[in-house]
Amino acid sequence: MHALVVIDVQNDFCPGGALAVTGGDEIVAPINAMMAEFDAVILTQDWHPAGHSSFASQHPGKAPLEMTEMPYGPQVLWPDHCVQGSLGAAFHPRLDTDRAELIIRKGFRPGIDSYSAFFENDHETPTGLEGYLRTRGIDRLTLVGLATDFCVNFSAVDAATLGFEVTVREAACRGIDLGGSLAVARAGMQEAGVTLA
Ligand code: VGL
Ligand code: ZN
Repeated sequence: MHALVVIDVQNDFCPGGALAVTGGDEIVAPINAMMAEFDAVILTQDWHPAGHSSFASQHPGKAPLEMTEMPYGPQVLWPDHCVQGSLGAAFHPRLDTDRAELIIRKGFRPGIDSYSAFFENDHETPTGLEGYLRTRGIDRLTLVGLATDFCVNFSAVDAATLGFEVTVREAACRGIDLGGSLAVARAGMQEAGVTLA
């Protein structure tokens, strides 16, 4: 069983959004077109409470894209984005969400960020996605979405480490590329056994 996992194709990551990824909206039509090829379609949704600890606005003296130290390790500070229930947190209006059999939300705990669809940024708090996939007999994953070097990357590496056969379709992803993070992410995904297609 082969699932398409669509990572964070939300307004705030598209042009005009709070944490816009260049060309983020260009992948919507290709992703819609891919959906029919898969046994299951799963969407993830970045879903932060207002005042989330990953927001620079919560760290006096810090600006977006600066680093901070959290109890679980280093953390990039982001502009306020994907606040629960906001328009920015909604899926891109042209994304075919009707095809999704599961929508998994992440980043909802105030004190911890969650890039990966599998584990929060402490690398141990599970989202529950692994259990869902295993109980449905899904063993192959193709990942697409935003952003290549953050949520797609962390999801792909965790999935491969958990033993899933993982492909990232780069043409249906867009990256943030913060200080060379895209090259680091590509190397890390390949190292983990992810196929970049
Ligand atoms: C993401 C930064 C903060 C992502 C989510 O979806 O890649 N990046 N929250
Ligand atoms: Zn986020």
